[in-house]
Amino acid sequence: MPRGGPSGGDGGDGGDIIFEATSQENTLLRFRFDREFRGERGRHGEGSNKHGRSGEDLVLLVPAGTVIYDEETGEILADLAGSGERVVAVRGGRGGRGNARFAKPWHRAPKEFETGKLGEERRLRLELKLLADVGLVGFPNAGKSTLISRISAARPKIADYPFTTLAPNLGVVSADGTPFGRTFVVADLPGLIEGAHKGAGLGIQFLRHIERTRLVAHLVDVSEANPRDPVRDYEIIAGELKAFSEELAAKPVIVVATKLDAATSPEKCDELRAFAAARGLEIYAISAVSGEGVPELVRAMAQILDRLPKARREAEPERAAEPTSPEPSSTP
Ligand SMILES: Nc1nc2c(ncn2[C@@H]2O[C@H](COP(=O)(O)OP(=O)(O)OP(=O)(O)O)[C@@H](O)[C@H]2O)c(=O)[nH]1
Ligand SMILES: [Mg+2]
Repeated sequence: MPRGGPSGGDGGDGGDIIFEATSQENTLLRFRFDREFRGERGRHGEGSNKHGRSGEDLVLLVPAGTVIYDEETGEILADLAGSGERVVAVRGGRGGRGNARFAKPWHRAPKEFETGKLGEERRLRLELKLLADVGLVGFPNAGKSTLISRISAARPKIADYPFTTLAPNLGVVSADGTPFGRTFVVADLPGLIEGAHKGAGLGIQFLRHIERTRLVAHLVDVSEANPRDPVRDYEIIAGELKAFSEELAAKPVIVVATKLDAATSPEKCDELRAFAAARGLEIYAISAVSGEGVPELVRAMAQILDRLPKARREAEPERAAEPTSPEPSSTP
């Protein structure tokens, strides 16, 4: 504005895109349909020193347990484990500076201005880690799917060939057998075999789902139908878990001897019991077909879960408060 002095206001900032974990959401389904999101754009600055309004941030709600990856680099941007955790995933642009900023006593009618910065654009991948309390692991055919179908309303495919289960199934289990009491969630996982951590069989891609379970139930077939040695079975799978991650290997575990009804001699089961006792592991023997031992197993799972810390779904406030270590000063 000649004579009146410079009065071009700054442009507004563009809105950021923020992901926030919430217990209100259970799936990532909405992101299957809606795939492109934009933060609100900032408004232009105007004359009379009017600054443009900044765009609103866009907050996308995701279930607790969502991991956000940068699709291009594969890098983990955020691991939103607990409700309330948030991350600014994509930054909005920065508003430019109007000419009013460039006024100096000796330069009263500046025509200069500074253009804003473009906002970021990113391709992200969202992955939801299952938040089951108990993960069922074991060789193919150990009876994992049969057990979950016995103790919950889950109805996975069951068959006498290996790798019947191709993706994890979740089932809600009632701790005391009534629909009124406490419940917990069990995950039935695809079978594992020796070398799984190097990609054999279905590999161990599914094990990342049980990294957050609180308890691992390791099923071992002690019937004559299993040509292998139960103790070896246990050690092989335990070795695969360890090769996948130390964290997984360190999880509380109970041993479940399965198919008791089809075990004509008690030897295999007894060997497994002795092995578990020597290692200080709790062991339960069941038949998912006849139901023998199943209520005891469910009760034991519930009791162990009671003693263990709660799932990370219920946020960990101390994580947010974690102090960042001070940067060592580099200036002398
Ligand atoms: N007799 C007997 N057979 C069982 C029992 N539990 C499971 N089976 C049988 O064992 C076979 C395998 O059972 P699944 O439950 O599909 O085994 P899984 O561990 O889920 O197998 P994958 O999904 O391949 O890893 C099926 O033919 C079942 O009927 C049991 O308690 N007793
Ligand atoms: Mg199965």
